[in-house]
Amino acid sequence: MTTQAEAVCVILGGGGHAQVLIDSIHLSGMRWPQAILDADQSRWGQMILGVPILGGDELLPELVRRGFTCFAIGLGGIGDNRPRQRLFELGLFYHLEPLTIIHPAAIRSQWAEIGPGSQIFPGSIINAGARLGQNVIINSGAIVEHECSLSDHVHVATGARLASTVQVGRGAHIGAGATVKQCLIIGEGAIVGAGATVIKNVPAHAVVVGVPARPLRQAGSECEWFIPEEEKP
Ligand code: JB3
Repeated sequence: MTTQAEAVCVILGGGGHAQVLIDSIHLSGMRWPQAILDADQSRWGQMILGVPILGGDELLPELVRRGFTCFAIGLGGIGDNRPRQRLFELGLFYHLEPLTIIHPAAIRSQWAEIGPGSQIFPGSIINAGARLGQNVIINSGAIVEHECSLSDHVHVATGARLASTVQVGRGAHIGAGATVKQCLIIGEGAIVGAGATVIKNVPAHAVVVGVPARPLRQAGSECEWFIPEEEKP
C-alpha cells in the first residue's frame, strides 16, 4: 500500500470534474497529482490547476514504467457511468492503486464504509452505516443518509439527497438535486433525472424524471449505455 507521501498519481480525464478532484486532493493533504491523461488530443500539453495533460490513455503503461503508483478518475458524467467504470478498470489493469478522496469539508461518519477510488466532495454528508462501493462519486453538497448502500461506479450528483436505507445499484446515476425517499431501491444502471423526487422503486436501466418521478424510458428498453459488454449481442 503506497503511503500518501509516496503516491505518484495520474488523473484520467481532465475537465471540470478533474478540477474539483485536484482541489480535493490538495486540500486533503495528499501529494499533488503529477499528470493528467485526456482523450481529447487538442488538450495535450495544457495544464489543469498546474497539472500537465501529457497525452491519452495509451500513455498509461509508460507512466507505470516511470514509477506512477496510483490513479484517480477525473471523468465525471451526468448519467452514463460506464466510461468511468472502464477507466477505473483500466487503472486496475495496470496495477495502479485507486486514490480514495474525501474532501476535508465533507462530513463522513466514522461508521460509514467508503470503497477504493471513491470521491467524496465538499459539503457532502455520508452518515453512519452507509456503505459505498468502489469508484463512487458523492458530489458537492450531496447527502447519503444512514444505512444507504451504494454499489460500484454510482454517482450521486451535486445536491442530491438519499434518505435512509436507500439501495443504489451498480453504475446508477442520481441526478443533481434529486431526492430519493427512505428504503427505496434504485436499480443497476438506472438514471434519476435532475430535481426528481423518487417515491417508488426504480427498475434497473430505467430513466425516471419529475416530481413525483415517472419513467421516461421503461426498464428493459436499455440504451447502449448500460448493456454490459458481455451481454451485447
Ligand atoms: O455537475 C457537476 C458538479 N459536475 C459535472 C461532472 C460530474 O461531470 C460537470 O459539470 C460535467 O458535466 C462533467 O464533468 P467532466 O466529466 O469533467 O466533463 P468535461 O468537462 O466534459 O471533461 C471530461 C474530460 O474527460 C474531457 O476533457 C474529455 O476529453 C475527457 N475524457 C472523456 N473520455 C477522457 C475519456 N479522458 C480520458 N483519459 N479517457 C477517456 O476515456
